[in-house]
Amino acid sequence: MFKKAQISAQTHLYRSGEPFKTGAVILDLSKVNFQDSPRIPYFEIETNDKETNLIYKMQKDDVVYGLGETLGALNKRGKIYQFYATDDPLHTPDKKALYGSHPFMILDGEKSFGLFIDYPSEIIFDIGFTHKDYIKITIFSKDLDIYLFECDEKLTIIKEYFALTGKPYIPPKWAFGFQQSRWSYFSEEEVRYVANKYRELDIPLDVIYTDIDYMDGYKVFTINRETFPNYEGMVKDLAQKGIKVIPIIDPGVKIEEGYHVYEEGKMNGYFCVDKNREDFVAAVWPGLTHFPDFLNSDVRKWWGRQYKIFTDMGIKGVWNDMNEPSIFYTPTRVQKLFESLEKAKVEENELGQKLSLIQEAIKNIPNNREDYKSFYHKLDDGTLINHDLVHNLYGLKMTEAASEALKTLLPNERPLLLSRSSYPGLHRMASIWMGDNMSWWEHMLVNIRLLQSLNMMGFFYTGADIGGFGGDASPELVIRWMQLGVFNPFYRNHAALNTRPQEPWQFDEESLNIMRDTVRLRYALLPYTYSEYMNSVKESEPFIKPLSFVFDGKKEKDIEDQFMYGNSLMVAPVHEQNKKGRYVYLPDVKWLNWTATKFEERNMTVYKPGDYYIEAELSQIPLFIKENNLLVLTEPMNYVGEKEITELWIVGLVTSQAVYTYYDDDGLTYNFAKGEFGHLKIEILKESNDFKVQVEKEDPKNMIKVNKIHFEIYDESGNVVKKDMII
Ligand code: MIG
Repeated sequence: MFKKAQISAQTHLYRSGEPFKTGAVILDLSKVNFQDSPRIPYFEIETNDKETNLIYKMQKDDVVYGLGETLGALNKRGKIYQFYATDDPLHTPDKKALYGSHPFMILDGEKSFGLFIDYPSEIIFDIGFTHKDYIKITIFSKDLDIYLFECDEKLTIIKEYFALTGKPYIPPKWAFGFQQSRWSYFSEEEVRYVANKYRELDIPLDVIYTDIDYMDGYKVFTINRETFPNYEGMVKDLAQKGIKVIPIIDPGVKIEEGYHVYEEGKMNGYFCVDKNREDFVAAVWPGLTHFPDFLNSDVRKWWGRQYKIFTDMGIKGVWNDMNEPSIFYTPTRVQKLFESLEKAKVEENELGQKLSLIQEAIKNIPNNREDYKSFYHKLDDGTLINHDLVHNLYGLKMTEAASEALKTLLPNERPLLLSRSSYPGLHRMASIWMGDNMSWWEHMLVNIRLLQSLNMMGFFYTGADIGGFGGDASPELVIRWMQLGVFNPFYRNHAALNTRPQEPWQFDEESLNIMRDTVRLRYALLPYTYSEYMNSVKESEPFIKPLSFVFDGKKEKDIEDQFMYGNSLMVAPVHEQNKKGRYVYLPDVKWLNWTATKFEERNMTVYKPGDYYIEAELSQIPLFIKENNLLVLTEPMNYVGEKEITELWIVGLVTSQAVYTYYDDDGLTYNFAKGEFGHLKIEILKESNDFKVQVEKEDPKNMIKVNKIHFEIYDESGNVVKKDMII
């Protein structure tokens, strides 16, 4: 039943039936040679008409990584995960599914391998839940592609996965600045107020979002002219201050005569259809809507052109939401519910029981599987396919429409493109944020784990809603989360409707001051962050890594709330209430403890490997620089690009030799792919009470403006030698 083909030295494809072409894989598979293969290495296979099961017996110490956007521990053992994209705004630990579908896992044990199942509808991964020693993967189909990566090294497995599905998305450099959002800033005035407040208070800011209320009646690609009379003027004025405006876009098109998007879509047959080939109806924000059929390339082109209203205003990015697609209700389902209620004659003694039936029925109204089964896509070749069979691709295809269009609308510019729902392949063109978390301490830990598991899927540029989306946040929570946010490549404070405002100034003076220093620290790290990000994409290696991906020890496998941010810096965020510090494990080498408050305060202490309790006042973030690795800082600015980076501070603990390859480019275009980037190769050699520096510049296109470097190099006894160098 399986056919096998060799993809690379370490990767094989096992194909069953006739899989749907999802677009996840970038290689041309039309020429590969298939041979019959009754089995798949490692797994026992069980099939029947409806499903394929893969079973694997784990060893006691095997660790399972991957699965991207899922809850629970970083080591995925002990839980069931379901891939069927869903809009669930309550991320409690029992939840099996979230917005994205990422069926790629790594088994790390005596036998290590990676597995990617390219199948766009429901898959269940039971990783040692039903039986603690067994993995059972259920794919509800016989038409699927399985890629097996047979490599010993986790990082090699990931490299192979990127070779197959493509390299991660590279945002513009300003997207590494700080970003503010709220559902909603209700008017132009409010958006301008928030932007000005940032500048007045000297808190750096690069981006501000407009959530759904900028639209006229939630009609996509329209603007409410009562509340945003001069949206384009606002975009221009804020651009003068170095602040970009990014609008949200939802897929559902309001059914309203005369509304151009509706009329065009209807006329051309661009919407998904029901079984009678009528345009399918579902309710979302605007009320009743039709869903654009993003699986069709004409529809993608048409949809993509709509983004022009934004790019014409000077907008440089978009935020695609609700593309699971989320359904509040369908008229059919609600109708059925009311019919059954009308028929129900209830005896007095059954009232309670009936009430709970109704409550249950209401709970099942949104995002109902039966609704997903009741509409169809028209593929390019004219065939109809039931949505349920390709459900997990909707967000990917919507984002592909945006990404392709932006290539033309913003020629040679890197857009900031976000999507809520995703499937492998989306990581090449855009990224995702972590959806509707809550202002709970527990969700900081979720944020920390997702950073690591999403990086394994190529979603390097990701982050959670800082401060938490739903619920009210305390000042302490927002401060601690803003600190963790410094190490979320996508660093955005966002909160839901009717929740306590959580911009940095919404609390007391002390909280404000701490948050200012925190955001400034992010900007001080900019040269390091950007350089490490670009180097990781080049190397096909996660930008954020678990300790166990860098160090071999046993303990490292158990530590999930410390992570490597780039190759030099380990972050150990404080993520619990009222804590004035935390336990930190320092693996293998010596570390320079920079429990940072401010960029300006760089008194560091040398630590040997081991377990420590690290004190961290409310204003402090436990940060550690790895021995013989370097951190590159610059003076914070108000927004990325406000000033050229002319001075760098290079900090590290050097006991023998440290080499850092500093990278920079224009930060805006794709010219780096044509060689328009520069490197500074910085080498530090330890000498008895001193150190020797060598800096080599390779920068044919003059991308690097640095002319002065301040070195602050520590030795193992904690003495620091400072030197400046003009280059
Ligand atoms: O049903 O646009 O995840 O970030 O603020 C909620 C309003 C719809 C969900 C997104 C969230 C956004 C909100 N949206």
